[in-house]
Amino acid sequence: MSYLWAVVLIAAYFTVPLTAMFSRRYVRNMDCDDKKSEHDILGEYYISFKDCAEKCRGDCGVFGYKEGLKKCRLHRKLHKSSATDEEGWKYFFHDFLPRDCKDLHDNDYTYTGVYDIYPFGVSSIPVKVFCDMTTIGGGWTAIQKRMDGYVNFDRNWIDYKNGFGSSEAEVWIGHDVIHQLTKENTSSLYVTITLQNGTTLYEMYDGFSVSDEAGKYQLFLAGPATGTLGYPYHDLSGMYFSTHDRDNDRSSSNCAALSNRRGGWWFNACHRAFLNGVWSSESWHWPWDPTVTSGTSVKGTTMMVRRH
Ligand SMILES: [Ca+2]
Repeated sequence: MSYLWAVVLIAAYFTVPLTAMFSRRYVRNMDCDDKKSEHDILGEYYISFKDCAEKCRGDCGVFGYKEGLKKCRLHRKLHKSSATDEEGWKYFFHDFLPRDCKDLHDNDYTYTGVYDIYPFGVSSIPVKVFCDMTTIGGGWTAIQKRMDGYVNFDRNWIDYKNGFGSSEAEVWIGHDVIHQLTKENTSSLYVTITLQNGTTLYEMYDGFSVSDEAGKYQLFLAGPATGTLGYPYHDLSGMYFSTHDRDNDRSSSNCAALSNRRGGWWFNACHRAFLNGVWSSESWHWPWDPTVTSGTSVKGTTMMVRRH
């Protein structure tokens, strides 16, 4: 891992480190690091970070803090576009609980990386997700991401339900979160497969949702679909999720347990698209028919969702 990436990952990890320490919640906007705003200032103080955060009440929607000088600035709101450069400042939004990456993007967060979101509401624990803030307008929440095969995707039902891996690297964020993010039936799905030669193919569907556990996490896909993967999605839409310990597919066997599948998926009988196969393996057949026929040519995959 290069030094730059280490810095990016460490910075991303600390996106929301402070939520548990205070009676109120704050989210740092890393786009504003080393900048300061001169607008809508409610007050300026030399106090501890904790006191600064506690002072940001009422009209105060944002505060800046310069650690070295213990300098605290309270603002009514942030005018990011008119901020000027000054090293050492960090800016925090108060009481902002994003449901998903779209909420973050709509509130001026343009850094692509890992954030905490609160899909289950205020009193719930946050979920760490990777947000793509650049692709087709940004605001995409990654529900699946693979890049090196480090994480094993041949998992049981409970693992797929709760999620596994890490949003900093390879991840399945879990069906209960995916259901929560898509249950209003107003989400798009963006799928990518990056090939070993560096080409990234994609397909975007205007309608995507996953049902709850009682509904066996049934997948719904709707068009129109656009992209370069070119998959006939009726093979996937309507399928229930299956794992090696839970057979919900249309085959007489259990697709998820067959030697040339070995991963959880919305299997039909069995599949024409399957992104959770054994990494770099000859036995990972048909990641995306007809465009990508073997898992050995796959260098990375993502599945991302965004509310309309
Ligand atoms: Ca079966």
